[in-house]
Amino acid sequence: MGVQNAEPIDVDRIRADFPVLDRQVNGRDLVYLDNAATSQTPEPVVESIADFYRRYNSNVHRGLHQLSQEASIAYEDAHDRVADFVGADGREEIVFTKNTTESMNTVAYAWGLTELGEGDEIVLTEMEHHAALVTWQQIAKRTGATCRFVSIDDEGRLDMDHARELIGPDTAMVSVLHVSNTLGTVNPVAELADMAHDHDAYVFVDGAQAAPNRPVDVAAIDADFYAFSGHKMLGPTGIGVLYGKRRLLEEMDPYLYGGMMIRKVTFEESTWNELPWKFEAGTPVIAQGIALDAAIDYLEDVGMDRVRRHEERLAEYAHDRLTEYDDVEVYGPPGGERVGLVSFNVDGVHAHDMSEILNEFGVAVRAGDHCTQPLHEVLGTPASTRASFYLYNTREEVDALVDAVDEARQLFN
Ligand code: C6P
Repeated sequence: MGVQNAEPIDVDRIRADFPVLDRQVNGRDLVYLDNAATSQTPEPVVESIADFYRRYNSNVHRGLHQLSQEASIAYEDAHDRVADFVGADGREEIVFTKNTTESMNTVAYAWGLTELGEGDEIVLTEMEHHAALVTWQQIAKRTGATCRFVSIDDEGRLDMDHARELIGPDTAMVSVLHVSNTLGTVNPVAELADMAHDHDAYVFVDGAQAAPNRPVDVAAIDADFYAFSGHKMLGPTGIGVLYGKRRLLEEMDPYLYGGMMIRKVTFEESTWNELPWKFEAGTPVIAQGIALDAAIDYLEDVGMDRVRRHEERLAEYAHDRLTEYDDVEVYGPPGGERVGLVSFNVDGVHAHDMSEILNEFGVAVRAGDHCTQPLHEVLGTPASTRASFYLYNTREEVDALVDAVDEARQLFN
């Protein structure tokens, strides 16, 4: 866990580590508010990647030569670091993948295909990202299981009465996101895990939008599985994490087969390597894993509680400023309850047009369905514009966003 410090973040100092933030776009200072899609990368993380390739680029677990030993130690240490970061019980519970989506698919294939059958239910929520929704939908089709969806209320919170109704003796898996990438809602994942465990069901928590901005403790949540991506938390692309309880990972068969994940192979049979390598077939994500370690260093130096507070303040401010306009609809819970993002629409302005205009002002946001098409159907709109904040963003950048939104309003109306 990071240093828990209530002091505000020194944003100026932090911004100095992100040269990309000094860029100009369309003659304006870049205002990067697309952090929920991918965060920017600080110099120490870029340096750790460069250092790997400059000094000890090598494959892991294989060679006995010096470079391979150095790479192996750094790669294994990175697993320990991630385990510590999320409160796991050692590196055996931390599998490195490509991203959250691959972590999700690993559980769906390795656990779901063998454990699910006719009559089993997978309980998801209406705000689920396609990474979970589409994956469980396909596994359900192949196994005869059924997907059920916990509904949301008008302010984008989970209807917990509905959750209590749905989670029952037929539930085999509850798959829920920790923080919604569209609404900014923080879900009561520990309570949902309790409900699931009361019925001997398992819990998969999609932490893609939570691990980057708050202290996460998988043991406190009692999650059976927890997944997130490095590229949303100052790390590089191509690195994801799957946490799984050791007992479950031990019981599960691998999802990908090949080199590295085996212990003994004959022409007839193979046995599997120890955890977590059993789930990391082929040459793994070495440079990316080591760089994730550097990203966690950076985040822990700042302190995860401070990152969370900083994001919450910016989101609340953005929410308050945008809702001053009668023709702006902001989706999700009120300011103080949401994590660092706002998805919104302006009457008469399509989200794609909005994002193009914002880009003219140097403001980078995401427009579309944010990989939550069914949720957008519930919200009654095919698309929204989303501004998402991180530790290097400022109130002045929220002002720049709101000013640009106002220009767009005036242009269209
Ligand atoms: N959401 C967004 O702009 P990957 O792409 O595998 O790293 O992460 C998938 C994913 C899973 N769950 C949640 C809650 C997410 O937000 C994401 C990624 C990005 O919102 C890209 S669609």
